[in-house]
Amino acid sequence: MQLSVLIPVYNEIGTIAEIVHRVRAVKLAVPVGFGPENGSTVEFDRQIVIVDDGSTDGTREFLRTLDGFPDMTILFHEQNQGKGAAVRTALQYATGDVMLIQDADLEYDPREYPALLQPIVENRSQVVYGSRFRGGPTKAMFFWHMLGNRFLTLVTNVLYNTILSDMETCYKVFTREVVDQLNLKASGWGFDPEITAQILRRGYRIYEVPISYTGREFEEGKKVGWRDGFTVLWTLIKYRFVG
Ligand SMILES: Nc1nc2c(ncn2[C@@H]2O[C@H](COP(=O)(O)OP(=O)(O)OP(=O)(O)O)[C@@H](O)[C@H]2O)c(=O)[nH]1
Ligand SMILES: [Mg+2]
Repeated sequence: MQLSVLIPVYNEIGTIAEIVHRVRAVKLAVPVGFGPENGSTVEFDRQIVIVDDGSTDGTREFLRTLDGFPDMTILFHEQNQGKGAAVRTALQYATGDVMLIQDADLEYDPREYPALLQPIVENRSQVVYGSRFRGGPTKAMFFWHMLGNRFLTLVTNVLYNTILSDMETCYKVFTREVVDQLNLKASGWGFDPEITAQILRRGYRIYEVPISYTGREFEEGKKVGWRDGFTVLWTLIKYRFVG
């Protein structure tokens, strides 16, 4: 099996080298403790697809030095278009049986990949989200961000009749079969609600796995703000009632 790790990146010169290193270092051997294959291990090859979203801080120049590694596909947007657009470009080049989204900051830990892949290899689900709110070790961050996250997840649960704890998580993992059914259009912060809404509307149940989370400070480059919440809210409502 192959895992495609999709990394959208915009102005992350402080972390891009380290995240690439961490993504390549993790061993992709997933123990199967379930079903007829119980006791075996599924090994994944990895493809890393990095999409630079028009960075201006030296990230692009760094990425060019990685060209030529056989496990890497590196793409460049001429202009900044937003995380959703970067992930959509990455999906076009992803060859894996399973896809996983990885932000280019260091908030999420690639050592979590085997746990995220396990429900898929055990055939318990086709879609797995890593949740920051299910008891994993997490750095205590901002109250208002937590409240915003909880609110947007609550709206998702009410509109789509589910019980997610973290709709906005970066760690979203899905099989090719699921991706092939989606019709993603969002460019910016509409990405997470759009993909979640489409997955739920197509009748898939999302499996949540607790993950660790080490949030970064605004001085370290944290960019998301309260205004982005409105885009998310609108996207959730739109997909519930149209399309
Ligand atoms: N902010 C932002 N990120 C982008 C864009 N295009 C790609 N990305 C990448 O998308 C990922 C998520 O962006 P982040 O800014 O970390 O978003 P977040 O984790 O929700 O919020 P903060 O870490 O709090 O800023 C990162 O890897 C970014 O480098 C863009 O136009 N804006
Ligand atoms: Mg981040």
